[in-house]
Formats: sequence, C-alpha cells, structure tokens
Amino acid sequence: MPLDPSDESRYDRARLRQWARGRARSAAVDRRDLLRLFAAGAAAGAVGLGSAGPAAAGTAAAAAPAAVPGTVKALPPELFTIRGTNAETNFAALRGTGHLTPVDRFFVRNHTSTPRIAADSWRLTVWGGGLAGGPVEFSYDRLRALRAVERTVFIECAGNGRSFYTTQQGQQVSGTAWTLGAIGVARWRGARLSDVLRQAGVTRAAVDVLPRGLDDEVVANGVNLGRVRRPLPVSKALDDVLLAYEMNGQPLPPDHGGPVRLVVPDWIGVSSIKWVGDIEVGDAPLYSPWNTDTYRLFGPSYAPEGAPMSRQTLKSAFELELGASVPVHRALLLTGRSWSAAAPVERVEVSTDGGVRWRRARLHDAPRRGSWVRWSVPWTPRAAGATALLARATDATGRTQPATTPHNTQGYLFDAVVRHPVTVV
Ligand SMILES: Nc1nc2c(c(=O)[nH]1)N[C@H]1C(S)=C(S)[C@@H](COP(=O)(O)O)O[C@H]1N2
Ligand SMILES: [Mo]
Repeated sequence: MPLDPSDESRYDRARLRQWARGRARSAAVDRRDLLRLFAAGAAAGAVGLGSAGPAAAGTAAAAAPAAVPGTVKALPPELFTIRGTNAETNFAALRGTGHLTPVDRFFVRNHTSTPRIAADSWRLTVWGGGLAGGPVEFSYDRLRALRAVERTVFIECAGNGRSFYTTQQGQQVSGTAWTLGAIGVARWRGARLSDVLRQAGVTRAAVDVLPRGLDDEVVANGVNLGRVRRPLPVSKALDDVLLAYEMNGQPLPPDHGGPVRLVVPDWIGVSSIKWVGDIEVGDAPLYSPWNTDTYRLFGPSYAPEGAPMSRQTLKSAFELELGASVPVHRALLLTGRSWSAAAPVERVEVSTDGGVRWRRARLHDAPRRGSWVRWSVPWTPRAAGATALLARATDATGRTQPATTPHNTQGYLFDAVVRHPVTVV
C-alpha cells in the first residue's frame, strides 16, 4: 500500500526500518562507500555533494576551467552570481520583471554540466518490479501526444539561503554558499507523470519511483555516485508531478533539463530531475545517495540516521543587492518576493530598522500555492549609516518565518528572517 506523502516522517520511518532490515538497496553504490563519503564530507566540514567544490564538480571540472559552469545560456554578472558549476539569480535583477522568472535569469544548479540532448533522440524508459510487464519506452512525440497540463510552480534548491547559517547564526555548513537566489518560478507545460506511469503499467505493488538524469555521473571524494537520481514515493508521483517539455512558453532550454525534466511541486529542487532518461518503478523502497546522505538533515537536533527532506520551506527576499547603498532622505520603493511550499503567502511584514518596528507590505499578486507573491513597501531613510532590512512572511497555515533555523550540517531548508544589510549614504 503506498504511504501518504503528506505524512512524510511516517513514510521515512517505514523506509528506515526497511533499510535496517537489509531490504533496501542503494542502486549501484556500496553502503560502505556512502558512509565513507559522508564521514569525509562531515570531517572536511566544507565539501558535500551539494557543494560546488572540486570533488562535486566531477567531470565538468576536468573539462572546463575552474569556476566556469558548463551551461549553455549566458550568465552575465548583472544577472547571476557564479558558484562553481551553479549560477545564482541576483534578486536585484528580478526587480521590474513579472511574476514568472524569465529564463535568462532563472538559477542553474548542475551537479556536473549541461548535456545537449536532441528531442528526437531522447527516450524515457520506465522499468522495474512495480510494473505489470517489462520496460516501456516513451519518445518525445509519444510524450507530447499525451494530454498536456500547465502549472506555475517554483523550483528551489534545498540549500537556498545556506550562507545565512554562517553569516547570521555563526554555524559551519557544507555546500554551495547560496544567498537567496536559488529559486525561480516558471510556467511549466508537460505530461502528467501519473499518465506515463499508468501507460507503463504501474501496479498496486509500486512503492517508489526513481527518476534518473542523463547528465554525467557524479564523482565526490573519489566515489562515483552514478547519475543524479532521487526516489519519490509513488503517491507523490501519481499526484501532481509533471514531465515538463516547456518552460514559460518555450521548449525547455538545455540548462533547465531540456528536452524533458520532472517538475515536482513544493518539493526540494533536487526532486525535479533534469534530462530524465529513465524511471525505475520499485516494488520495494528505493534509495540513492541523494536521499540517504545528501539532501538529508543531520545535526544535533536530528536522530543519528538523519531526517528526511521532501517539502521546501518559507522565505522572503528583497529585490536589492546585499550591502546596497541607498540615498538618505530620498523616497524609495522597496520590493521583494515571498514564498512557501506549504500554502499561499498571506502576509508580509517589513522592518527597515533592524527588526524593531514592522510594517505590512502591499502584495502585488493574489496569494497562490506553489508560487511566490511580489510585494512592496515605501521607505524614506532618515539617517545615514548601516542598517538591516528584514522581511517576514506568513502563509495560510499560519506559519511565520522564525528568527533562527535549527542547524543541520549541510545547511538545508533555511527559513529564518534574513537581515539584509544596506548602507544609507
Ligand atoms: N539530472 C539532474 N537533475 C537535477 C540536477 C542535476 O544536477 N542533474 N540538479 C537538481 C537540483 S539540486 C536542483 S536545485 C534543480 C535545479 O533546477 P534548475 O537548474 O533548472 O534551476 O535541478 C535538480 N535536478
Ligand atoms: Mo538543489
């Protein structure tokens, strides 16, 4: 019986019991290698799989000069901050753009580099013990012939905001030092994964699906982890997941997984596998290093085996550079965006005096699940000097961004209010 994905901790406890009984397998990766890898990452305190470090860069680092990500699209410095093989959207570059993130400024998170895959040579193979029969293949045309759906959904890296564990909370974390720009909202068009799984003959015995990318294998700390892949419970896979082939009305661009990627609403970005080439449908729980070792919560607040991650969290960002200078006595309009994976954002409050007084921001979008709201607040700075701008969102579940986030070693799911430094001159 598939477990309810809304009860994620129950789902994970069940998986962990199965793991402990030795029923689980971590496709192609030896358990000892994983432990060694995690120990190395933790000891180094700086390099994890989420890292842009030399180990995580894998083959891309060998093929390209250091710090030049293997992307196809241009990454001009006004729009992006380069972080190893990844490119972070500069939030200031979103000011004046619409609700959707234009493709030319949508962040890129690549474990290695962007592969070029022609639509007419692309194939998706669906296979595994959770199907009634053998493998079933989908060409691009077959996928496009299925009923198409469109959804506006954000994709956000689990490590978005990671650098604030260090700069605000004084804590050490491993991985790419994102500020808040590892998120984008797009209009995705594609087939439902549920339609594909049904055509492939998914049975009631199916437990997990494991989509895998066609990009290069990932080598970290000398261990080949294979291709990027992360399991989803079949209940989520049958619920609202898309196999997307269009982004903002264009064919899906290479850097964002073209010709076809998964879009997994509300879940951490790594769930949305780009350049998907095959999907294993397991009749037993499936594992990969991307849910046993990375993209998992470890630290003093968590059990030794760690805690699972599925849904993203709640955040706010100003459309302004960190450390910006603003003129004294001049009226400004502060703008920004807030988002939550749990429910629509209903309220945003802003402080321009380091968190003493708060004002309601004006919302410029109807709050909607799976997307962000744009907001604004007028501000006339009255005194020169350094200050901090703060924005704090509350979603329809009543959850408000907290003052601090409990530490985890890989710096995931930062949701605390960010102190955005500015200098009034
Ligand atoms: N095949 C593959 N899929 C992938 C990745 C990857 O490196 N390879 N990165 C994942 C991560 S960690 C994130 S946050 C999102 C980023 O999507 P984007 O690059 O389109 O912004 O893709 C996910 N899917
Ligand atoms: Mo990510």
